[in-house]
Amino acid sequence: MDARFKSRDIERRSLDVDGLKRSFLEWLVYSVGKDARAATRRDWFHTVALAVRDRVVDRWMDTTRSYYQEDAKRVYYLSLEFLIGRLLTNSLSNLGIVDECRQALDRLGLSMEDVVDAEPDAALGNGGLGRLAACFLDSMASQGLPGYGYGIRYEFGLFEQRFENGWQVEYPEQWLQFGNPWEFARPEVLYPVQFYGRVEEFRDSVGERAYRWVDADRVLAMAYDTPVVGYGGETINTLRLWSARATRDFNFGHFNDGAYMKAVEQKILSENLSRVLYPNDATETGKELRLKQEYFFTSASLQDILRRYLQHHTTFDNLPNKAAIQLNDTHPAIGIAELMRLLVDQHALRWDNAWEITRATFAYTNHTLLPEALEAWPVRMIERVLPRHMQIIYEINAKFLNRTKAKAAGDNARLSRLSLIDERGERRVRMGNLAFLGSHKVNGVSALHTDLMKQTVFADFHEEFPDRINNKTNGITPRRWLKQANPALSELITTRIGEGWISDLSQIAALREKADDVVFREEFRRAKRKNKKRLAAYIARQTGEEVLVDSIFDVQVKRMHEYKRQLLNVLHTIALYNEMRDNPTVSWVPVTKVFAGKAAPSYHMAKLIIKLINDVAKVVNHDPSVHDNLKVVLLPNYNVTAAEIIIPAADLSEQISTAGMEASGTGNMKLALNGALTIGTLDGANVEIREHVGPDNIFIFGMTADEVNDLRASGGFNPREVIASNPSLKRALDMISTGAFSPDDRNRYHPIVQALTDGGDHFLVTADFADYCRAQEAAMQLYRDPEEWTRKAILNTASMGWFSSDRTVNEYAEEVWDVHPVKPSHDGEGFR
Ligand code: GL9
Repeated sequence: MDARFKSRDIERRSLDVDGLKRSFLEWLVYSVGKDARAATRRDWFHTVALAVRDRVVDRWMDTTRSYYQEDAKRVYYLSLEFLIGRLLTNSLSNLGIVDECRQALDRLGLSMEDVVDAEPDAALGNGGLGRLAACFLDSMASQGLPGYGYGIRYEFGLFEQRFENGWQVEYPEQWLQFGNPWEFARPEVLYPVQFYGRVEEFRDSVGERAYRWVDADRVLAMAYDTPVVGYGGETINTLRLWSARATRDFNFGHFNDGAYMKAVEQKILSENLSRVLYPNDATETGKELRLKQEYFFTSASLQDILRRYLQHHTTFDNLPNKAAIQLNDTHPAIGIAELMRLLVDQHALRWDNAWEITRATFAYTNHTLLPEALEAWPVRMIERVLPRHMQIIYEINAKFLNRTKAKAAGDNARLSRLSLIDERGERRVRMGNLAFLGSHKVNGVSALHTDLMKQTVFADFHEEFPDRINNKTNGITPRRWLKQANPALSELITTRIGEGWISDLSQIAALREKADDVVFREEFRRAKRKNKKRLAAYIARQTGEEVLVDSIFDVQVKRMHEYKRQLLNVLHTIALYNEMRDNPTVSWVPVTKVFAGKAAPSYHMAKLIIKLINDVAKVVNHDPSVHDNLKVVLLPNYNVTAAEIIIPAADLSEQISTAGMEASGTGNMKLALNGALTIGTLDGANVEIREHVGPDNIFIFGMTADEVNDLRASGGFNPREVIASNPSLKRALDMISTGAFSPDDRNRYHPIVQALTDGGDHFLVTADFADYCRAQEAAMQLYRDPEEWTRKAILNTASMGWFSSDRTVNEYAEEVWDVHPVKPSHDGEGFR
């Protein structure tokens, strides 16, 4: 071998500062094609990413080979969303070479922060559901579980949010514009996916009735693989994302006829499938393109899974022992009909056998009870787009309904609720029912949410299959959300209890006793203060607003949604503003209200709430009579990268959804882990957070889910009465409705005021207002006592061990997937 190649080969693996530096220079010149003097920050980011990628490739191949050699059972996480964010710090940190990289860059006269900041944020998701998928990938790899992520390689991620005149304006998020150094294109991993056409019936070789799907349009799904680096770098798993490619036969006909434009048009139309992520926040889009996206990635993934399985097996009987497929919400639920089609139509299995295999292979996670989020595709649309699947769904339904107890009892109402087809109005396929029926396990994402699933959406199914529903409370990865995002606190923790917590977060409980240690409290506060300074600088850069580092950083960061009740927080802000103006001589605890979050582009009320927050900020922040005791900021373009700056700096975590509506929440966990105290309702995982941190270390307020349910059922709730009896609420609402915050358009907020009054206040903002203010007051009083506040903050951090996504993923692995860790053999020399 050429000596030069050999030396590069070793260089690719070396993890010391010199080796890193040499390989940066090498990559810059030979792959990025730049001279060090001409290189931009982006060039350096690409250089460093490519050099880091080199250091995972051997181990990635070892991991894949080990899975193959052991014929290990794999878990396939099918998700339309993976909100992974930036990967550079993540990869360096999981490889354990952050400092080495920093020093190598330093020797080149570069700052690590600048290089890290040049990476675009991969926002292939909307919010909690997509971020959970990303945390699960990290946890699976970090624990050596053979886990694959399957999704779509969207060309445009979630829109970039800017504020223009206080209004949200959406811009395309072009994360791939300058290339993506983490991914490997696999042009040879290509599967056909069909749409439209018709179904032909025929007799198979043994004279049985059989079906084939003909005259369909074809699109190709091409794979792009991203290595998922587990903590410690032992296991490197794969995230495989599909990109749509036009088939050549699709275009040839047109080209031959001389219709070049038409041929190109077809190509563009086919490739639109992976163009853009739908900016849905738990709302149904009745869009054919969305259905096609769901089928596109699901079909490609299943074909890939079966191909992999068939490398070792000749029959399908063992599929459930070798593959667990997790449906992340109903988005990939069409996969149940697709696996039936592949097994029955393409591999000639008998229906009952195929159904048994399918059910044993799939499991389904439900992520929300919001009725508008329950996917229900018009039968007419599925008939047209996926004609064979519609037949299969009818067949599944007929066989199921024939067997149910309801049938025997003649309970038609129950039968129609259990049906896969909603016959009220336009006939629709209930994807939740399909997912439930086609899975051996169905789970909710917090204890409360799972209970409510049993009582509401899936009550009939739960009665029919009492062992199927189970709970898997969400979790978050401590690597990204504490170690990487909060170096100040993680270093402090590690000096006191060692670094075991990084891979076993339950060990963080050892910090509990440190809550009574005055020196530790001082150091904990110092770490928080450092993070608050960093956020204050970020706020100044992003909004031009100066905030007091010693004020309470009161943080509400999440998608904008009425049920999450940013409005409740705004109303409290206005009430506090009024109190401060009324009582200028009181020594107020300074408060900084930090908001961030995107609204779905078609969700007008959520966009109006954004404008209101910006309008309130404008008035409050420039009113000298509050003496800087109150500041309101709405940070633009909330994403994973922004979260990593905001969350470590929070003092107070706002988790104030109407009880019963937030399935779990995961931001609540990230904030508490970083030492914020929660102010929240007994909703989603807040209930379990209270159990872990203890009722004295959390500010709980408001109605319970049962009370909300009863109040709504009674129909007797009258927001007007509540408003009339609460002067501070009345005053705040009057200010909004008379244009105190919108002198340029006094009626601007009429829809908001209307929703909270004559509209009936569906989200019970007014009902919870008084108790929310009481809890806020308690928080402000506590903040006056820094020792007591810090003690509780430490207890929060120390009590969050259970909320690691490692724990969640282990529960899935044992109770749903039956998959086990595999130790890859890295039989080369040293770190390969
Ligand atoms: C969500 C729930 O609303 C959250 O409460 C939950 O924590 C996450 C993850 O289980 O799932 N369901 C859902 O549709 N979204 C969630 O965040 N929405 C988005 O992801 C935008």
